[in-house]
Amino acid sequence: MNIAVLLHSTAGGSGVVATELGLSFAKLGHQVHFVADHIPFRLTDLTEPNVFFHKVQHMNYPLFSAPLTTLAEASKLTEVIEEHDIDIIHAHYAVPHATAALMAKDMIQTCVTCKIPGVVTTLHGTDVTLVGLDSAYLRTTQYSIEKSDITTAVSQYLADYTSSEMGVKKEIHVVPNSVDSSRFTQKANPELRKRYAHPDEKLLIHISNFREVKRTPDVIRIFAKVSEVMGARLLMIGDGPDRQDCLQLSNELHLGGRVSFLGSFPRVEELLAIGDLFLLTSSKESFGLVALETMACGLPVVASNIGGIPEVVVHDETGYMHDLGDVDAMAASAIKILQDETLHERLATAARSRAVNTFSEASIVPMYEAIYNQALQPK
Ligand code: GMT
Repeated sequence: MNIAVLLHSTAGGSGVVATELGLSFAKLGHQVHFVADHIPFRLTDLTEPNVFFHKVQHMNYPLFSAPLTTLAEASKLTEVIEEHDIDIIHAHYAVPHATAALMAKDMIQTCVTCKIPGVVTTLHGTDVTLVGLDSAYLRTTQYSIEKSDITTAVSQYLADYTSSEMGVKKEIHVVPNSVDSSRFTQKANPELRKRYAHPDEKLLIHISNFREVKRTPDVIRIFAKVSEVMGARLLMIGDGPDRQDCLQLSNELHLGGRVSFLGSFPRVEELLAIGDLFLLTSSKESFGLVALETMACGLPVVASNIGGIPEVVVHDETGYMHDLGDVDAMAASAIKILQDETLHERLATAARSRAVNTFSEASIVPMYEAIYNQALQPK
C-alpha cells in the first residue's frame, strides 16, 4: 500500500505513535509518506527504505490572524495523493489532521486518473478531551470523526469518552498503542547510570512535554518525599510550559543538585533502561505511551489512576496507581518499591512481560493492517 501519514511533528505521543507505526509499515514493504510541518520528532533516519517526508508549507498573510493549517495540509496532501498514488491517509489527531484528510479526499475526486484514498483517523486524547470539546472545534471534530472511513482510539476509555461526551454514534475501533520491545528493553549501562546517580542512590524518571495536564510539579513533590528517606536522584526529561516552575520548586524544596532537567530528545530508551522507577502524575492521559515504553524497559510505574492508564499499568502487578494529586500515596508507593528489592523485581519483570505480551508491534501492527484493508476504497 501507499500510505500517507498526517501527524504532529512535535514531541507529543500522537506524533511518536504515528512515526513508529509508519516505520513499522515501511519495514513491511509499504511506501510510507509522512506529511507534517517539520520532520517528525521520532523520525531520526530519513534514509530508511520506503520512507518519505513531505513538508507542509504555511503562508503567513496579514489578513489571517493565524496560519491556516488545515488548508495548507489539505493542499500538500492532495499533491502527495496525486504524485504517489496514495491508498490510505492515516490522520493522527482529529482536528486539524482528520479534517485536512477529508478535504484532500474530496478535492482529489476531480482527478480522473487518481485513486481515491480511504481515510483512517486515530484519536489520541486531547484531540477529543480538550481541543475537541472546546466549542471552537466541537462541530468540526464531530464531523471529522463521523466522516472518516474508519476511526480508531488508542484505548477503550477514549472510545467510550468520545461516544458519551461528544455524542459520536459511529463505531470506534480500539487499537492500543504499541512498543518496539527490542529497542525499549532492559539494558544495564553502568557507565551511563554513573553520570546521573551514585551506585547507592535510586534513580527516578519522568518524561513529558511539561504541560499543565502532566502535573509535573507533583513529580517534584513526590521526589522530595522519597529523598527524605533514601538517597535518590530524579531525571526530568522533556520540555514545555511548566518546566521553569518545576525548576523553581525543586530549588525551593532544596532538591537542586538531585534533579536533572535534560530537555527534549527522541532516543529516550537508553535513559529509561538505567532508571529504577517511573512517575506519571497526569490529570488526563488517554493511554500513557511513555508508561508503556518504560514498562518495556523493565521499570515499575507509579501513576495517577485516570483515563486509559489502568489499561496499561496493572495495580500491584506492574506498578501502583493512586487518586489524582495524591502525592503522599504516590510517594509511599515509590518508597515501598524502592526499599524492597523483591517487590521491585516482581513489578519490573511483570512490567516487561506485559509490554511484550500485550503491546508488542507484532500484535498491534496487524490490527492496523486489517483496518487499512477495510478502509481501502473501491476502484
Ligand atoms: O496530549 C498529549 O499529551 C499529547 C498527546 C498527543 O496527541 O501527542 O498524547 C496523547 O496521545 C498519546 C499517544 O496515543 C497517549 O499516550 C497520551 O496518553 C495522550 N495524552 C493525553 O491524553 C493527555
